[in-house]
Amino acid sequence: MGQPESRESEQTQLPPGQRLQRGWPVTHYGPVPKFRPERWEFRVFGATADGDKHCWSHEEFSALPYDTVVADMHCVTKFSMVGAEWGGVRTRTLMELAPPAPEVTHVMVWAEYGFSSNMRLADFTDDRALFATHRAGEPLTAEHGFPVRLVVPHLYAWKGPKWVRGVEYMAADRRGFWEERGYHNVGDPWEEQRYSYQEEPGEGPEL
Ligand SMILES: Nc1nc2c(c(=O)[nH]1)N[C@H]1C(S)=C(S)[C@@H](COP(=O)(O)O)O[C@H]1N2
Ligand SMILES: [Mo]
Repeated sequence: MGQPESRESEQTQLPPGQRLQRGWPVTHYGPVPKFRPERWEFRVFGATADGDKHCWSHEEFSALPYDTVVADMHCVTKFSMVGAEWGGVRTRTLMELAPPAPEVTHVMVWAEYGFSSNMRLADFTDDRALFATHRAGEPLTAEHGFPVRLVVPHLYAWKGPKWVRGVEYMAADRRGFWEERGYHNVGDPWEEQRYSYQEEPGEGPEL
C-alpha cells in the first residue's frame, strides 16, 4: 500500500528543460582561488542601515549560527543536482546582524576575482537561502567554493557565487557578472528565465 506513495515522494520534480545530473560536477568561470585565512574577510557594505561596513574574519564567520537546508541546484546549461544538504549561515541571520537601509531593493553578492551576481532583496532573503560552508556535513571543497558559497535554491545556480567575500546592499538594481553577459537578470528556473533577451520590461536594468 505505502509503496507507490513512497516511490513518488523520492521522485524529484525538475524545472522545465532540466535533466538530472548524477554526481556533482564542478562548474565555474576562471581559476579556483587560494584561501588565505589571514587575508579573508566577509563584508556587508553599501546601503547598510547604520551606514557602516560590517566585517567578519573567517574565525568570526565560522562562529555564526549554523543552519541546514536541503536543496536542489539547477545550472542554466540544463543539468540539475538534487537533494544536497547544505550547512551554513542563513542570509536572514546575516541580515539581522547587518541590516539594510529601508531603501534597499537589491543586493550584489561579491566573490573572489570580482565575480558577482545581483538579485532582488526578496530573493536574497528567502528563508532557504544560505551562505554554505558545508555540504552533506563536510566542509566545502576548494573547487565547490570553500570557505563560503551562496545557495539560493529557487534561482539558477549562477546566482549562487562560490568563494563569496561580501554583500553589497543596493538602492537600485545593477547587473552582475553573468547578468551582464547574456543571462537573465532574475533567473527563476521554474519560469525558464535563462537569457537576458527573455526579460520583460521591469525585470532588469537596461543592457
Ligand atoms: N565565483 C563563481 N561562482 C560560481 C560560478 C562562477 O563562475 N564563479 N558559476 C556558477 C554556476 S554557473 C554554477 S552551475 C555553480 C556550480 O557549482 P558547483 O561547481 O559546486 O557545482 O556555481 C556557480 N557559482
Ligand atoms: Mo551554471
